[in-house]
Amino acid sequence: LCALLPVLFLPASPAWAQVLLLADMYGTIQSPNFPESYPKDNELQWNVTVPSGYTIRLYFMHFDIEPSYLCEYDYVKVSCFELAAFCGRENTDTERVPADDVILSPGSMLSVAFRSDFSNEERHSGFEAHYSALLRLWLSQTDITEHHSSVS
Ligand SMILES: [Ca+2]
Repeated sequence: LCALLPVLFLPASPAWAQVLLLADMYGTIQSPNFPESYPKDNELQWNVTVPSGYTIRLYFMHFDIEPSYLCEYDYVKVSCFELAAFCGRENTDTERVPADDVILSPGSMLSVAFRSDFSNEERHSGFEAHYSALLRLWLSQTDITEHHSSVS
């Protein structure tokens, strides 16, 4: 899915949202306070940029975001999933979690956005994701197709 979509950063975040720029070849992205419960009323966005010719491989080691219908309250969004937000602890009919999906950026940029609304009814530990830059030449079409089917 990701590989077919154009490179997009997420729509402009609200002015109060904190945007973190990551330019290392690999790194970790965590919800605030991880692994303690994340705060309410929080908006954070990570914009990852790697050198051109590289693609970004992102996967989640841990995921626990308060579930809500269609993830409208708390969510994690990855820029290449234009329509999908992740939330909850497991996939349901209306919500999805990244689980073991490996997300590959279509280009050399990728955004991850986290939002929590004004309340958390239970403690949720948030998420931890790792990313690394992969030289695009190393990816065979098979890799892309496999990753592809794993995320669609
Ligand atoms: Ca919440």
